[in-house]
Amino acid sequence: MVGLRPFAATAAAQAIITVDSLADEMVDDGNCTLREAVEAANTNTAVDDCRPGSPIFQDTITFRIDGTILLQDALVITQGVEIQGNGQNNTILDGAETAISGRLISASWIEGNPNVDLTHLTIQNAHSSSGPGGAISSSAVVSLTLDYVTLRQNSGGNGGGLTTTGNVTIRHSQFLSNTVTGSGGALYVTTNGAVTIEQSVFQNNSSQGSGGALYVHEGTATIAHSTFSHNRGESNLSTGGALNLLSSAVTITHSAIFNNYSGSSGGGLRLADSQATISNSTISGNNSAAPGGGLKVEINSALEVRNSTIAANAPVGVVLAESTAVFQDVIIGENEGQNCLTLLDGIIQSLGHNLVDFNGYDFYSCQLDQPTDIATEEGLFIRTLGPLQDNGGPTLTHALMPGSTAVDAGSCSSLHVTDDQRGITRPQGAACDIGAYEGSFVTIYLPLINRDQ
Ligand SMILES: [Ca+2]
Ligand SMILES: [Ca+2]
Ligand SMILES: [Ca+2]
Repeated sequence: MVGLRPFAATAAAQAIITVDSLADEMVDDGNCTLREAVEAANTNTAVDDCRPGSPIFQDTITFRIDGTILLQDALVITQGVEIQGNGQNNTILDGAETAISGRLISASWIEGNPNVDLTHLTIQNAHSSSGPGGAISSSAVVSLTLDYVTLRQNSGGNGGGLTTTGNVTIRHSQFLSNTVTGSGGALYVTTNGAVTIEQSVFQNNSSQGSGGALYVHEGTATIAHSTFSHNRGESNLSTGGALNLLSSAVTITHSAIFNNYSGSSGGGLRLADSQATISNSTISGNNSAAPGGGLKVEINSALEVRNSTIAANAPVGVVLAESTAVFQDVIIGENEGQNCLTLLDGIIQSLGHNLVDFNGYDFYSCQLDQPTDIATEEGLFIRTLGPLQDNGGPTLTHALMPGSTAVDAGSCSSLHVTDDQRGITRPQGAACDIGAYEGSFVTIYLPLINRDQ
């Protein structure tokens, strides 16, 4: 009997439940479907050919078979589990285009281990017919992680891909072409929910309400090394083509927010009664029907932007109303109409080392008044920014053109900056550059044999 104890202890410590069928059933027919595996993990009992989960530890569900599982109803997770697919092209959970009452995956009442991890899989075509949420919902007692997950073409009321009131970490994942009739085309975070987004892409999501990709209401978002592009708030009341924050806080670093659209204002971001800190990021080419093509900041919000580039948004780069903004080491340039617009006692404070890049529009609207601020003058205009493109690193950037006055005109001091949006070490050359991009203009010395010719 003594000899059995180590085996028993090991089994209790880690239950790996292996799915061997692409069917969606709970019938005692000698297989282990995903639905049966989730039931085995939830109840810690054997279900058909699925082995029992652990009552204490996070169970792991793996797949012996590749392909698409057409889910006819929601999978309800009630205990900590990792559903570990075989890759986003190999393990596909599909809502079968049928309207499900609830979400495809729901993690709401968790006993014991609170960790739910979804990894290396795709969730698509889930349509929630009732209430908020498209593909996934998670509650305040759940700590949900998505790693190497694709969420595409899901739809719902709010949060086409995911709705949460808990902690969610999203890494190496993509939210593509999710849609909602309400707000948060891809993701809806509310009621003290907190989302961390790293190295992920939000593209082509849309909402009829606000937040084409992400809507945060009374929550927090921390975003790094990620891309938000071509998201849309479709209606003429939609604010925040990519991100909409209401009574919330967001931190954005090393990220690109471009070519998003909103039918009202805030083509890239809209802040209402919220705080945003943005560094080493690019906000470019966003559009909205009303002024605030890049950012609309209103209702007692506070915006802080450092080492970033706000360019080519229309109409107007940044609109501030009843709110404050702090800029340091920022390029604000080539936005249509005006670079900045302050309304209703909106206040912009410069901490220096900013550059307003004149392009036939104004260069005074951003109220930059420090000796180290640069406003390129008409007639002396030298284009600072190259096109938005892949200049290395995980996200798109505007490279600095050779000879730009942004080169070596930055402070290097804000928030202890040590790299640029791409991850290139700062400073290159004599000092830090202004904006999200640190140029490395290498001086090339020709070989002696050529110099002599
Ligand atoms: Ca079965
Ligand atoms: Ca369990
Ligand atoms: Ca430099």
